[in-house]
Amino acid sequence: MTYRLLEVQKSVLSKNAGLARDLRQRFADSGTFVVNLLSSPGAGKTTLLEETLRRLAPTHRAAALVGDQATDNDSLRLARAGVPVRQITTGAECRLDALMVGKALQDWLLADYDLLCIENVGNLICPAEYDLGEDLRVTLMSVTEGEDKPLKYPLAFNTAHTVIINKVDLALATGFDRAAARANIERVHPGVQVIELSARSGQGVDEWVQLIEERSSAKRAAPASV
Ligand SMILES: Nc1nc2c(ncn2[C@@H]2O[C@H](COP(=O)(O)OP(=O)(O)OP(=O)(O)O)[C@@H](O)[C@H]2O)c(=O)[nH]1
Ligand SMILES: [Mg+2]
Repeated sequence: MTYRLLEVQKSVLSKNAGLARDLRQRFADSGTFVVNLLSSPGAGKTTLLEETLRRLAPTHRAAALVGDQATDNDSLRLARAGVPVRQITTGAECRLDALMVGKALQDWLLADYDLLCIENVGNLICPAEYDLGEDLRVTLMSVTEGEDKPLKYPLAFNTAHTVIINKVDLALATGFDRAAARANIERVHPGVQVIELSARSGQGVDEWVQLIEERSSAKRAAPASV
């Protein structure tokens, strides 16, 4: 029985890998830089994307996809930045997959966008297994969740290109042990880039926005190959 489940899981993931490859090619052809943001529920994905889009929308052709199990609350929040936003309601599923993203983008002309931000479903386990064809996978943890999250959910941190520690404005109040958190991140993903910020106060957000600006303009300048 366990063997059968593993086989099914393997085939689901290999189908996803194929679809993600197709998406990556589409994003390369259109020069669209794609960010996939992962975190546990409430760590601050939408707040950070609101601030990111608010800062980048005037100079970038940006859009967003939002995965949520039940509501469109987050897509309404992001739409306030004045960029096109599409909601993906995942129902029973605890993550986005490449098929969902492909369907959501079906009638979008990707060449119209330099930047696509994808907010994944709030969950540190399932989303980590699904490639969405993104250029930048970002795993966000916040100072209110405890320093051990990288050790408990290693795949989410191990597969991230960048790790964000959010809500640093609350670090003192929560007794956050910054050194321990950074050591735990380093243990599961040696050398990974870590950005500490507060999506609410804006502290540290410059470094994050600069990273997206640099990476997206490098992609636009690069020839379209995967
Ligand atoms: N103090 C503080 N609060 C924050 C910060 N970032 C987010 N919050 C608050 O944390 C709560 C959850 O933030 P969201 O941005 O909705 O979190 P999320 O990760 O999108 O949540 P889900 O979509 O439900 O997974 C809200 O009350 C935010 O205002 C921050 O940097 N500092
Ligand atoms: Mg959200």
